[in-house]
Amino acid sequence: MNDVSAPGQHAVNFETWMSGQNYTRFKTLEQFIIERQDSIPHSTGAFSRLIRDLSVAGKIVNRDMRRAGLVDIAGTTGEVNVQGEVQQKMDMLAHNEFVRALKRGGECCLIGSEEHAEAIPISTQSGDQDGQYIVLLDPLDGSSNIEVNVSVGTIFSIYRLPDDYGEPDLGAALQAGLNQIAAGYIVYGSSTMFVYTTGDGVNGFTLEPSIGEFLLSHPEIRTPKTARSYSINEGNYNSFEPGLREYIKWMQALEPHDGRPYSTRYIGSFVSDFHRNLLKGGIYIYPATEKNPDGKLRLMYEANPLAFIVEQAGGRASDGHQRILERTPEALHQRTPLYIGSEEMVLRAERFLAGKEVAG
Ligand code: P6P
Repeated sequence: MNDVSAPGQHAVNFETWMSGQNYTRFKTLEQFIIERQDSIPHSTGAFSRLIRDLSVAGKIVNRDMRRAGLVDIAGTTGEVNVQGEVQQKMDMLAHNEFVRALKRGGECCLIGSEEHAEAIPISTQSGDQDGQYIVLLDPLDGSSNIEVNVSVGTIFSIYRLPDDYGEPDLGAALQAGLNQIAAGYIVYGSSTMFVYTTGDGVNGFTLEPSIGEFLLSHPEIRTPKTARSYSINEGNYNSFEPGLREYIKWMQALEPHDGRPYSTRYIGSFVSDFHRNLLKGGIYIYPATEKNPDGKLRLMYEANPLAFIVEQAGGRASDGHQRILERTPEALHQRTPLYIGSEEMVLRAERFLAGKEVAG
């Protein structure tokens, strides 16, 4: 019998301690989905099953991830993906896991993935495509961090197949972010969390490994309107446009009366930086640079889904000038400059970029 005790506390046996945790006070993701489904008129349960399918794949990726140092899944495949980036073994493992789960679930008719050049039509075993949902995803963003044990994440965006569309193809997927019916991410960090929105607020679920369930740990997440930290790779400073350099100078000014200089917090893993800023406030910026003149983040399966989430939590996301969710997509893997996080911080960045504010 394992005994657990805090220093100076009387040791209690593990079961007694666990029963005292009374996990039943937490709602599982499945219970939460079913409750929400009941509030949607004429819902068939298909969307609920789709979210469940994504969460199951996330649990499997989480399990594999935690062994990356032990099983030959860390490091690269030796291939280069459609982005021209070195492909990590875990990238393909995660991609295959999510594709398998969505195929098996039968609710998805088309997948767009960072790890696959073309959109992937999904037909059920019977050969027909009766799934009504399109899923765009970055199976494992920041995966090069895995071998150094830095947290990474999965990002997903869900659209409905337009009515009377016919054979699902890329055209069906290239919808503006405003059309998303759901978006979310899984962050594989010190704990594993499933965070998503369907346009009715943002809710976060923490994986309890001992029971294999995502439990509602962060209901109705709201992001602070401002904060004193910013996330950007300042190594690219010399290729930033002048307004952005001015904004950074403003944040670095010695002005203790309003909390400046701000702190930089940059993990190099978008989902992790985004998640911290969502909970604590802050701004993440990946602008146009010499190496990435259109920005580095992808519009369809990174910027759009997290823009949906941040707006639902009271934040803002733009390309520095235009609201991300209003951008008209042209290609599955197109990139965009991205300013995302606390509303007042993104608005100020936009004013600096437009020359309407200067560092003084
Ligand atoms: P850089 C990971 O490759 C990623 O797409 C994001 O997760 C991360 O924020 C960014 O790139 C890091 O890019 O150029 O600063 O190394």
